Amino acid sequence: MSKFNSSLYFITDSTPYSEEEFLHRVEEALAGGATLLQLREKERTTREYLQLAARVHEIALKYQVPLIIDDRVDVALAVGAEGVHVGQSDLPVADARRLMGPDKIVGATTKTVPQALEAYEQGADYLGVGAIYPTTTKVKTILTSTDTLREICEAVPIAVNAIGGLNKDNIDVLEGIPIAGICVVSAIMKAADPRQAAQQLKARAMELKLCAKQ
Ligand code: TZP
Ligand code: MG
Repeated sequence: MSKFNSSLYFITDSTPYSEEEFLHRVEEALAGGATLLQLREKERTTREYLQLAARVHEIALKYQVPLIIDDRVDVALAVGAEGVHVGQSDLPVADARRLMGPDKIVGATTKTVPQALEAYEQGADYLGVGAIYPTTTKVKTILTSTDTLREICEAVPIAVNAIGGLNKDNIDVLEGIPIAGICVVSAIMKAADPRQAAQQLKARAMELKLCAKQ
């Protein structure tokens, strides 16, 4: 039994919203069925990140959805979040794992099979792989082919999530690839109705069985 379910992994971007609007959208996403939540803040001070994380964590606890903090092990530990996500320029997975302890969730961004194997060997619980499609979310990334995504899924025994430009109308490209789920920012964050967007994404992902590796 895995310690989390990444079938619909919602990653936040608070930049265009007031704090109240942002928190409302996060709550709506969870009410709509997001199974895992990542707070991803690039512009805030440490103190601001921590304060926002505490408010988001309250919501996540209410819906019993694990909260993952992007980039920052210190913020994750300080707020008592369920996990942390590190990229190739952040703390190495081995350090994140040592600092977080064996029971917390540690995720990593990987774009190649060697990176995936390294992250797995260092103790990652899941991998984010992409961008599958071009994205409008602020991120330094390159496109990853679905062939590479499949190779990564076959190379490691842990959960692999696809990310990047995914929405309910284009995730069919992932059908048959043994991913654990999808990660989305804009498809929920920028939706007119985030709850409905989450519901529709989840329904489509389930229809396509995009959670083979749960
Ligand atoms: N890593 C690769 S693509 C991406 C990240 C964080 C952003 C995905 O955002 P969106 O809006 O779902 O394309
Ligand atoms: Mg990062």
